[in-house]
Formats: sequence, structure tokens, C-alpha cells
Amino acid sequence: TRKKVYTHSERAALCQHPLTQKLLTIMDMKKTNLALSADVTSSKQLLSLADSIGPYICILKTHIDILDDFSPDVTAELRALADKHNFVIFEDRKFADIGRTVQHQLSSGIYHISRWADLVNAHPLPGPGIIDGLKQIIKNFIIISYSPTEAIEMAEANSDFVIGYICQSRLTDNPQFLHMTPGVKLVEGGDSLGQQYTTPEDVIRRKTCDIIIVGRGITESVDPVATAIHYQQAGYAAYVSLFH
Ligand code: 6AU
Repeated sequence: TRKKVYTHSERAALCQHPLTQKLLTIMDMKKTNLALSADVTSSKQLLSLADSIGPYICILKTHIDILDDFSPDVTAELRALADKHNFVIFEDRKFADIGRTVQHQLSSGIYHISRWADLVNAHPLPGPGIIDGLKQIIKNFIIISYSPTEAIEMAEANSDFVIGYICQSRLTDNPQFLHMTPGVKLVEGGDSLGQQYTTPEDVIRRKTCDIIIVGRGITESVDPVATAIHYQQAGYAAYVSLFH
């Protein structure tokens, strides 16, 4: 359990990293700890979700390589929507190779991720070279914590660059690091391919993580905007309840 619970605005003041400050300020101002995982394969659908749900989220998470009809216009429009609605774009690329290769994957190819993403993530598995490679090109990234010990070591050694973790429960009391949790639905359960779901309340209150990442719970609902508002309210109510 955490020793002290900080409000988003208290943490924004404590953090050094400009993107962490920006995210915590957005969370405070927009009253949201919801990240939308917009895992759709049509550009039109992606942009429509970003525009309609943008007001209720702090992060839009993309898998840009699943679009059937990608063009550079899509990422330009995503950037415009990020400015319009004030959210951060997180490309969930899960880099996992040697430094030189991840540099190319980040800045070259079809997607030119470093031109439009605020945030990317990486596996700690390949060792420090992955950090050094990414660091030369992009300013912000998150480590995936399938191996918590390595993830924490890497994050602490690179706190000018790493802003947090993808994890299922809080890994560290250090208020500089944001904890973001996928596998969230309003009702617990799973899918047919091994995904496990827990609730916003469980993630924010019991596991004391900071951000809920929600995909199909919103995108496959009958009314995605109304459902996103439900998740926003459930996630934020759980955060507010930490102070009572
Ligand atoms: O809510 P869902 O199940 O529709 O989507 C969950 C999203 C997907 C996954 O690629 C991602 O969260 N994810 C991740 C991330 C964010 O890195 C890690 C993980 O362990 N599990 C997971 O589902 O876009």
C-alpha cells in the first residue's frame, strides 16, 4: 500500500518531466483518468472516436499498424484533435529490439511514429540499449512491466525519459511515475483470447494505479460516447474516493 496519496495537481508540481506534468494537469482539469484504447482498423472510425471521445480522456492510445487504410493525413488529423481536446497520443508499439533497430522503427518506415506520438512504450527485456536508442529520438516513453524488477530499474535510472509503467498494480511509491493499467471493463471477465478484465474501481482504489486503459469496453458498446463518460466517471470517482 502507498504511504501518501497525492492529488493529480500535487503530483504535477512534484514531477520533473514535462509530459508527466502535462498529463497530470490534463487529468486534474478534465477530471479524467481514462485512456481510450482506440483499437479500430478504419481511419475514419479512429478519427471519429478521437473527436467524439476526446473531451473525456487524458490519453488516446493507438495501434497505428492495425489501420487498413493508413495515410500520413490520419496522424496529422490525430495531432489536430489532440490539440483541440487536450489529450496525449500514446502509440502502443511495445518496442522490443536492439537500440539501432528501435530507432528505425520509431522514426522511419510508413508510420514515422516519432513525428506524431507524444508517448511510446517498450519492453525492458532487451536491456539498456533500447532506452539509449529511443532516447536519441523521442523524449517520452513508458516501460511495460511484464518483468517488474527490470522495469523499475530502467525507469529509476532514466527518470528524465521514462514517465511510468504499464502494469496490473502499483510498482513503486515514487510519485514521479504514472501507473497505467489495461484490461479494464465495468464488469469483470475476459475474452476468448486470454484477456482478463477488472473494474475501474479495482484498478484505481485497490491496486492504486493512476490511469485506466479501456478499449472494447467502450469501442464495442452500443453508444461509445455515453459509455466513455461512464468509464470517466467511474474512474474519477474511484480516484476522488482515495481522499475520503
Ligand atoms: O480493453 P481491450 O481489451 O479492448 O484493449 C486493451 C488494450 C489493447 C492491448 O494491446 C493493450 O491494452 N494491453 C497492453 C498495453 C497497453 O501495453 C498490455 C497488456 O499487458 N495488455 C493489454 O491489453 O490495445
